[in-house]
Amino acid sequence: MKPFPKKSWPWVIVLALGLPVVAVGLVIGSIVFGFLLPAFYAVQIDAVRTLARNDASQIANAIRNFRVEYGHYPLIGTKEDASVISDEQLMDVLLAENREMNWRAIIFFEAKPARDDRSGLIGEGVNRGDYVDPWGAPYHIVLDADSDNRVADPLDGDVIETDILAYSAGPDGNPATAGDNVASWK
Ligand SMILES: [Ca+2]
Ligand SMILES: [Ca+2]
Repeated sequence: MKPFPKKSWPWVIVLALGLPVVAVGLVIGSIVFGFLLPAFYAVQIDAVRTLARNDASQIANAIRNFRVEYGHYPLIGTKEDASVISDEQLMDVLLAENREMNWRAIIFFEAKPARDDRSGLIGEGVNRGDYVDPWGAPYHIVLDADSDNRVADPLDGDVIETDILAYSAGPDGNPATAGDNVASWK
């Protein structure tokens, strides 16, 4: 066997000392990463839920302002509390695309465009015109059409003293599963 050339010895020493250091570093790194990753995801999920809550509040405000301007809620022909969703029909009114209902052509809502059909106004396809939450579904809105300033919380039936409730169905896209819903009033 050929002995190591003399010049290679420092590298052997560097490797012999270095490899364990790298191995220990990797172990520590993965432990720290393991702790940080869930925290990182939790912060991200919080940010997404905050976004949904803000959007729901802004839709509620837009509808509120419409009512102040025109004296009634958009699309609702009933005098009983009713629900709508932030689909193309509603958004066209709030964005002054529907000039029959919004004949003063007031833009009540600043609609950011959706990205990958999430968090915003969908620009094309079958859901074009819908304003969707971070999980791609329209927001749900309950309107106090009987004007007693009371609406039933769709999540638990409790009466809430307000005029409009808006909420996202959450990551599961199902409004009936309250656990993950994001409510503008909570
Ligand atoms: Ca009511
Ligand atoms: Ca849900």
